[in-house]
Amino acid sequence: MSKPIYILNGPNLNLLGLRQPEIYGAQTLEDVALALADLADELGLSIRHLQSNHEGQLVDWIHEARGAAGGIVINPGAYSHTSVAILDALNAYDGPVIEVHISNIHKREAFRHHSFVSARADGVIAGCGTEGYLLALRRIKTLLGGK
Ligand code: CA2
Repeated sequence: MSKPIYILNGPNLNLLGLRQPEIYGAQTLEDVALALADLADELGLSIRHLQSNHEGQLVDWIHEARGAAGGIVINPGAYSHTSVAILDALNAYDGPVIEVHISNIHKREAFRHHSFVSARADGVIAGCGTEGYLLALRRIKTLLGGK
């Protein structure tokens, strides 16, 4: 069995579907996790779906991913725009990394236009709603090829 793909979600994403549907859509994080699990089955992948509101916990999971994960899909939430610690952790991880933003961060406030994580990501998906997670998983599958 191949290594699981880690799906990492940062702060406040546990509120998905519960507030601000005009920005983040109606799906809950649980809905996203179920859709990802279905797609993973179809692609012959497995996933480990995680969410934390704490920067250090996300860093710890990225460390755990070294040697344990076949790839990482990450929506770092607001930490995208602030966290050198998450960037440094991802730089110590060797597999494919796709960064996801549900909203189009480039259409929003200027402080959301820069993401530290993008300097490491192999691809960035923004503004595709929660479908972005599914697109990211498909891209990981492509990048892994036969691995
Ligand atoms: O568009 C994205 O996915 C973001 O990463 C989401 C972050 C935001 O800080 C980034 O700039 C862009 C915020 C996640 C907050 O999620 C909520 C979901 C529902 C209700 C309230 C917050």
